[in-house]
Order: sequence, then C-alpha cells, then structure tokens
Amino acid sequence: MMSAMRTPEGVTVTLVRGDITRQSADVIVNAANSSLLGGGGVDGAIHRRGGPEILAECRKLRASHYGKGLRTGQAVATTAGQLDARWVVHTVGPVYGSSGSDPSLLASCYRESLRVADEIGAKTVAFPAISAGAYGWPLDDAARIAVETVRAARTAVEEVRFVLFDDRAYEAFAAQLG
Ligand code: AR6
Repeated sequence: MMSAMRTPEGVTVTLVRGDITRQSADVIVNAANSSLLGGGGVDGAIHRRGGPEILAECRKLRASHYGKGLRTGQAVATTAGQLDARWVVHTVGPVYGSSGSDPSLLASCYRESLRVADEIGAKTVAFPAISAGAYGWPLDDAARIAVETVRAARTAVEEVRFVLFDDRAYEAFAAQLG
C-alpha cells in the first residue's frame, strides 16, 4: 500500500496518521456542520486548539453570509487562530443515510475546499476523513471518494495531506492510493 502519490495535475498526495490540529499547513480543513458554531470530533478539536478567534470569525460569517447555515458540500475560510496554519477551511460533509447522503456532496467538500484554497493562494492543504466520523459515512467509501476527487482536481495546491486519526482510517486511505 502506498503512502504518497502524484496526481495527473501534479499535486502530491500524502498520508499521515495523527491529529490534524498538530499539523503545519497553509490550510487545515474542518469537518464542520452547517451551523459553523462548532461540535465534536475534528470540529471540536480545531476550535479547542485554535482558540476563540476561529469561532468569532465563524459567527461573523453566519451573520453576514450564512444566516441559514453553510450548505452541505460547500466550504468557507477563516483564520486558523493559534493553529500552525494560515487558514481553516470549514466544509460540511453529508450525513450518511440521510436524504442528503449523495456521494457527489462528499466529493464537493473536497473540490470546494480546494477551490477556496486556490482563491486564498494556499499551497498545502490538510484534510481529515470528512463525514467518516459522527456523520457515519463508511470509511472505505469515504476514502475512495476523497482520493478520487483529489486525483481529478484541477488546482494550484501543491500538497494535499490526508490526516487520519487511527490505523483503520490510515489503511483505508492507503488502499486507495494503490
Ligand atoms: N484529527 C484528525 N482526525 C480526527 C480528529 C483529529 N483531531 N478527530 C476525529 N478525527 P468527525 P464528520 C477523525 O466526526 O463525520 C462534528 O460534531 C474521525 O475519527 O470529526 O464529518 C461536527 O460539528 C473520523 O475518521 O466529522 C459535525 O456535526 C473523521 O475525523 C460532525 O461532527 C471525521 O470525523 C461532522 O461529522
């Protein structure tokens, strides 16, 4: 199994086992919910370690642009607070088994996060396994969608790093790299 590859667009894709809030990257992607006001899992960890600046900016975004919440599959950037990153990009994965559990919405999270990363000029982006925790997406399928979407992405981002919390998630992603 592989732990790195290069996409046809020249993006280096790497895998890391660990806590995404400990990563150093231009962008750390948050597996958020549409409220943008925090939660458990990756979201809780990012707000805990990143500090209150991130939530303050999320609240402003809610007031100015996302009164009804950020839609599933969309992405938006904020400061990264105390994290070792320039931005956090918040994206909302689909809940598995709900009416919104459309694979294209999960693919959209990766695509939109990379689009936002391009807009802000980020070169390195760290992703968690979006929807594969509280939102219940089967890990192998979540990994396949993540890797396929990044592989097909047209982006100026140079490195996409998947940061996987445990061995099972790491192995699911490694199997997708070939
Ligand atoms: N670093 C990297 N991966 C992590 C970390 C971490 N610190 N913590 C958990 N994971 P989840 P979702 C893994 O639940 O499924 C929140 O309450 C975890 O093992 O964080 O998209 C939000 O507010 C799993 O593989 O995100 C939403 O309401 C993956 O990250 C909801 O959960 C994603 O798990 C979003 O659910």
